[in-house]
Amino acid sequence: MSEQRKKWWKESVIYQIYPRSFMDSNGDGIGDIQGIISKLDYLKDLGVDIIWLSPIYESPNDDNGYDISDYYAIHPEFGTMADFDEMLTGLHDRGMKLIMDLVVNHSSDEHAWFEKSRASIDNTYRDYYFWKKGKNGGPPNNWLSFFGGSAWEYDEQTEEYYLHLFTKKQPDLNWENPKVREEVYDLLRFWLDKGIDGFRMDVIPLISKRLDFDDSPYEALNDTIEHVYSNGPKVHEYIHEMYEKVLQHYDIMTVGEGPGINSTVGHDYVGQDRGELNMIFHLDHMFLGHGPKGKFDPVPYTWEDIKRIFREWYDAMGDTGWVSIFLDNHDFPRLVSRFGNDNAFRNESAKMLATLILTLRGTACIYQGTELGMSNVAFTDIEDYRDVETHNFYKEFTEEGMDPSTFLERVHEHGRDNVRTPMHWNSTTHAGFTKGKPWIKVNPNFVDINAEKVLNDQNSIYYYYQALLTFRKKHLTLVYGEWHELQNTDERLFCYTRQDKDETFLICLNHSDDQVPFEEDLSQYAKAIGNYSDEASNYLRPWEAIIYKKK
Ligand code: ISL
Ligand code: CA
Repeated sequence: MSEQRKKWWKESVIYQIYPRSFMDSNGDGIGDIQGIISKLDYLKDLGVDIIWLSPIYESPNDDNGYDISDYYAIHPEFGTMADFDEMLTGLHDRGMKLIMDLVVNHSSDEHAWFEKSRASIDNTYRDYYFWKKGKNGGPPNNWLSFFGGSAWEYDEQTEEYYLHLFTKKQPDLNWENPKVREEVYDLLRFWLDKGIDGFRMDVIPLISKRLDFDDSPYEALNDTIEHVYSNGPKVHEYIHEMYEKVLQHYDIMTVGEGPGINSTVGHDYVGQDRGELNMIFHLDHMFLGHGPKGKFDPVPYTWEDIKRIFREWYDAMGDTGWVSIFLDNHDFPRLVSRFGNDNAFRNESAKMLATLILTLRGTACIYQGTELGMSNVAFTDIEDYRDVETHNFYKEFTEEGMDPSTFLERVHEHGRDNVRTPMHWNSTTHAGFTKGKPWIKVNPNFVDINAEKVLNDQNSIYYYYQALLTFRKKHLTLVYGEWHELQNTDERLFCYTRQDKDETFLICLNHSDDQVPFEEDLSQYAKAIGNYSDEASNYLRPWEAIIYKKK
């Protein structure tokens, strides 16, 4: 095997900010750019390198900014372009970088392009989107939206349907049209020329459609996503063109978000000589447990599935591809609630999962509040939820006869608002997030779990992250080194080495509530970091994580 090429974006750690919920500076209950600016030192002290901002562009907020009506404007609720420039300078002054969310599979239906497109059949913007005649009195095919219902919306004005793989306020852009692609390249240049450091590209494998628009033959939404919506015939041509025309001219990083990208096709997006993307957020482990009708139709899975997915992806990337490693983001539950134990072992399991994220091969990505050990929320009234996905499926499932309280239990487990409640800064009203009324209720456990508290506790999850981030920077073997899994350990353990010509590390993780036997010969190793202060021999305690360094 050859060695991984050295790149700054491989050595960096990303921190995702969901601006609406991070920090409100002016008391309107909505997080904003000045709020972020007030926390730049907090982020610097934590030790992260790159901030990924979820969308802050002009938007009617049907999907909280993932429906953009003006790609060149900051939404006034977040601030002004001057605020943006101040934030960017503030980050750069502190040695941090900024990547923006690029949402160009679709726009808002309130974007000027779509308003013109829908106005008549023969206008120049018609082909910016997908318009089709209906079939047998219904939509053109059986495609379903990610957020429930048909992916087609009938428009009376011109008596045709338009395609929207997400909500009906998110019409899909037609990348077949070279004018659309040029519009996208222009807006990329606009932000890159401002000095930003890259993009996270929303649902990028969906941009090339299968133009026959045949019915999906699949029962399960995930299969349709993978084989019908994603990885379309021209996806690589388009991404490569974007790279040639724009991306390659800047020293930036790109990460593609990839529903439907599996480990078989993953390398095609990120292979180092392909001229496409630097890395992907694949969602294989995030979609675990999603049944035929998606996340609110859950099926069981085990840690063996999680480990298998990490194994497959490591092998698939080899030394010429790269992924990001993450266990939560703004679309999925809190990692400690989903993969750890947010009750009896919240502290231990949050630290164990931190160790996992920061020792696998890939660019680690941490979601806001994860460094505090924030956990899922369980509102008992559907009206307390804000997410369009939750509301659409609530309607769909209850109309099909499901008991509302059963649906709510599923939301408690899988809903996106689990991670969208405000950040907990301290134990004052609304967790110090706002002086007004927050746009979504605060998780009531903020009194116990908040930034002020973890900053005053040397044993906190926050300081554990800080220590790991510092350690990783010193030991690039944890970034570039080969990964080998230990065989024949107890199934409740995940143990592996990272090694290169300079150093060898052994990482042992217990992903259970049990004390688990572990009888490796450790005579050549010394413990470097762990989530229990003392050392036990021949077993790992519940959710114990240890990084050993070879002497
Ligand atoms: O959370 C999901 C639905 O259950 C995912 O399938 C998610 O919709 C998918 O990963 C795409 O997500 C991205 O695009 C969406 C937006 O709502 C998400 O917030 C974004 O991350 C549409 O832009
Ligand atoms: Ca505000």
